[in-house]
Amino acid sequence: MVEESKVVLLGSGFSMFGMRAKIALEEKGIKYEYIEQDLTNKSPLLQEMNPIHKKIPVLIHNGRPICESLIIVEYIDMVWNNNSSFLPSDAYQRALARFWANFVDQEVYHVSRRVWTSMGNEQEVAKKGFIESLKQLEEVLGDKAYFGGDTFGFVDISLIPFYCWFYTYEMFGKFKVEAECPKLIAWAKRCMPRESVSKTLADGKEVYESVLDYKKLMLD
Ligand SMILES: N[C@@H](CCC(=O)N[C@@H](CS)C(=O)NCC(=O)O)C(=O)O
Repeated sequence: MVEESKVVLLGSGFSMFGMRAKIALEEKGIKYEYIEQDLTNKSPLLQEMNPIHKKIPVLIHNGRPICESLIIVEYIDMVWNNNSSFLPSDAYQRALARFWANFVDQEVYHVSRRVWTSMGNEQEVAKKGFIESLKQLEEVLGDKAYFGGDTFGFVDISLIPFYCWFYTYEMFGKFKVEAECPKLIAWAKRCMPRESVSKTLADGKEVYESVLDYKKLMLD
């Protein structure tokens, strides 16, 4: 019985990738054990469960590891398929959902990271790229409630953890996402009341404080 199986999640701090796995587990109502990982001193468990990348998140289901956040979300969707699915049943819509979730990883993540890790011209370029990638997503969202339509799904899960990082990007980049992408912020505010999301997302100011601490540590 799937319900009785053992589920463990290895995560760390304010990782948006770890948050995806948590939201998916919460959406499906799965009981799981969360084990916080220190990424500056990787545990033997993390090294054993993700020997290739040694990164979080790792979902351990009945002793078997599943790595990479989007793969974890899909795995959860396939194994606990008793209620509504994160991915659409139509093959083309499914392919599109995977494409945009991948876009979040390939475009949004890399460029958003550079907003707080770079300075000067590089930061300006990153800021423009970040806003551009959000505008593209806003266009995909259109007038729908969620990326897949009326129900919260795969692309929503892939993107919503970034929302608690927006304050950090705004503080470093000196801009307001809402002024650039009001529809995307309205979407995020629609996602927030979901228990899976509100329980998982960190406070934006706490994320910012931790980034400041991290940068200070890097300079010392
Ligand atoms: N593509 C991976 C990215 C995971 C990732 O970058 N995890 C970071 C934390 S946010 C990590 O474990 N970093 C440790 C390291 O790079 O050594 C996913 O989607 O799961």
